[in-house]
Amino acid sequence: MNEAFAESVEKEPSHSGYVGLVGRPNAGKSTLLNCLVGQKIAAVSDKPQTTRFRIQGVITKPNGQIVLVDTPGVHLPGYELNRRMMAAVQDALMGVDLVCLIRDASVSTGNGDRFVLDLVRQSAKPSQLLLNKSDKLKDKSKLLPLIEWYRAEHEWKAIVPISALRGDQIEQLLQETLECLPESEALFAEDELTDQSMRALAAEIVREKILETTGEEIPYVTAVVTEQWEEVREDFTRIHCVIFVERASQKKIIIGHGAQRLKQIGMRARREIEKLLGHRSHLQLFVKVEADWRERDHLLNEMGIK
Ligand SMILES: Nc1nc2c(ncn2[C@@H]2O[C@H](COP(=O)(O)OP(=O)(O)OP(=O)(O)O)[C@@H](O)[C@H]2O)c(=O)[nH]1
Ligand SMILES: [Mg+2]
Repeated sequence: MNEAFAESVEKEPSHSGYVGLVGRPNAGKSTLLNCLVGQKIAAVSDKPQTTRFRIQGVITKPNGQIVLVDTPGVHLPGYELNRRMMAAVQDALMGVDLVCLIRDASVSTGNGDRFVLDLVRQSAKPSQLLLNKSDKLKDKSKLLPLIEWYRAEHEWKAIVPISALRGDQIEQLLQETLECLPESEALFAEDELTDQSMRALAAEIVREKILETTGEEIPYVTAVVTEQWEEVREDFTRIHCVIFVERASQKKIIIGHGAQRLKQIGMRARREIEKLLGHRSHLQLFVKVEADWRERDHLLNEMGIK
């Protein structure tokens, strides 16, 4: 590198700030968060309403830092759980420098999309539009009417087609995003990837494995809390998680015939937790019936859904 160029690179101002990710359920918000952070910090599933609270991920680049705030998918609240999820979206929108509306570009526009767009407008924050799942579109020109529609409705700092799953256009997205953030030094240390505790991450991993191994009826009625976390040795952690469901019949589904399903959930979750910890662990799962937990304040608080 010649000296003049090296100097100009050094002098490039650093941009840092908070970026809120909002969108309908299943748009790929958490997939994008994990992809950008480079580590699995948010549960992902093909079932809607996977994310239940705000999850922060830190992305550090030579020219700045993005603190990405993942939020629950926007939906009509039915229970106290869902009201809290939507309050988390509103809170996130208030506290960020830039809003990213993420949209599944492979599905047609519905009322939910208008509702999310209104939230972005009401936030009165600079905003970007991310058209995700572009890998699903064989004919990329299909994006054009969508881009036109969103452009007519709102002023965007940028419109970026991406694939969060494959990592397409991610570097371009990062640079577009950094340009929209205020001039500032990094807000967090480079190794501080998330605001989530290991206990919370472990509980979310278990919940993700439940969503992976069960059908449509279970996701909404399941919550997981890490009740015990014991660092037995430097290289061995003992973890107890409680899985809450609302009815005895749901408990039976999660446990499965001969406890096969619970074993499978435990095995898959333990493998992932160990990757995160970098050492062995013992994961014990308990299934507990708590009728109406989705309406009960103290249980929701305990679950970290505040
Ligand atoms: N083909 C394809 N699938 C994707 C892409 N991004 C996410 N998905 C899938 O879409 C589904 C939903 O992804 P999530 O990241 O959980 O979506 P979310 O927006 O966080 O959903 P909620 O938390 O429920 O609001 C998962 O099955 C992902 O694998 C993408 O770029 N391409
Ligand atoms: Mg999510």
